Amino acid sequence: MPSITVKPAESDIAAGPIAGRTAVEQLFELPLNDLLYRAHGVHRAHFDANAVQLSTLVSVKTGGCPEDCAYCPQSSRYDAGVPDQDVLALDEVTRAARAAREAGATRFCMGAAWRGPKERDLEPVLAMIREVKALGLETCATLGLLREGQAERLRDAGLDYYNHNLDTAPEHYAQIISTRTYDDRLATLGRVRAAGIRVCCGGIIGMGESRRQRAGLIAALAELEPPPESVPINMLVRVPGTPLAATEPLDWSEFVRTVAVARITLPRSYVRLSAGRQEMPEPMQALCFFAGANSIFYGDMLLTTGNPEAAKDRELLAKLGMRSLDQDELGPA
Ligand code: SAM
Ligand code: DTB
Ligand code: SF4
Repeated sequence: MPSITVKPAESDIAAGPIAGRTAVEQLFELPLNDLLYRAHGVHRAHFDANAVQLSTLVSVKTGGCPEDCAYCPQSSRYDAGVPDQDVLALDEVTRAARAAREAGATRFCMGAAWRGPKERDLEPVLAMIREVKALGLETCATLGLLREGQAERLRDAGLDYYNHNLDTAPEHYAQIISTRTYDDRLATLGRVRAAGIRVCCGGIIGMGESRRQRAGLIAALAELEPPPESVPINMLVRVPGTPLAATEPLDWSEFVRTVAVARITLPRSYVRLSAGRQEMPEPMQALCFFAGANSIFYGDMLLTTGNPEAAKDRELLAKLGMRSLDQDELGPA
């Protein structure tokens, strides 16, 4: 084990944010208990450690995507058995949003399998955003790369968050996606920021990357200026038919470490325990909450793959003495 002196959580907080990739790499090397202790201290300094934000996802346009993201069952280049589906009707989306609100979600996230929205694609999504907003939910969309002017139109329709992930470390990226660059992603994130929409940006863990590359992803997220308000940490869902289907599963401890490092490095952001929860035993999820995760996807489905049933999640939160955050407790991180 490396001989790193562990400071009490309080002096960590006083020491301010972790800067630079080397510092992030060093956090990964800490003994797990030391890392968890630090992360939990940072978490408590900025958030209610027993509260979690609930977002419900719906796929408003599924499958048939021209991009080649190696993890994704919705790419038309792979045969993952996901049937292509046209844009959902407005009333279907409204119905799903109302059900999500009734089940206790505070944010409703609409995902589309596009490289990015064409002009004719945007209008139906703007209508969905208006309807979901009118229900009193926070709105989020993940539609791919945005062109000049599109972020402003999304904002004017009432979009609170835009999700666009960096996905992995810059130097690992080319092994995962060839049809869009890291810089394309940064440009979209810049457009979202400039329009005054809050940023939801994270990545996927367990895609065969090294620990250094996991640190590289977290450092890249922390270098966004300002940092994203919401940071989804997805565990790769290994979908048969995708190029990453046979990837060696990542040990649970490494995933928990990544959540803890994200919490320390992005102290004021909501860190979302995202895809992959269906395969995570409850004690592992509990450790992720201790490490600083304070947001989850809530509802039986992610986009095309499963998520724990809502009732099961309510049971888990009750077991842990945790509660879901109300709408009026949210607001900018
Ligand atoms: N098509 C848009 C885009 O890629 O920007 C939006 C939807 S896309 C499905 C949103 C994110 O879901 C991806 O950036 C990726 O991080 C995550 N994702 C997709 N497939 C996944 C998988 N099998 N396991 C974990 N995360 C996944
Ligand atoms: C994010 O980071 N994770 C969500 C959301 N943003 C859109 C998507 C996870 C997708 C998992 C695979 C699927 O269900 O298709
Ligand atoms: Fe398309 Fe998004 Fe899937 Fe990539 S992640 S293949 S852009 S739906």
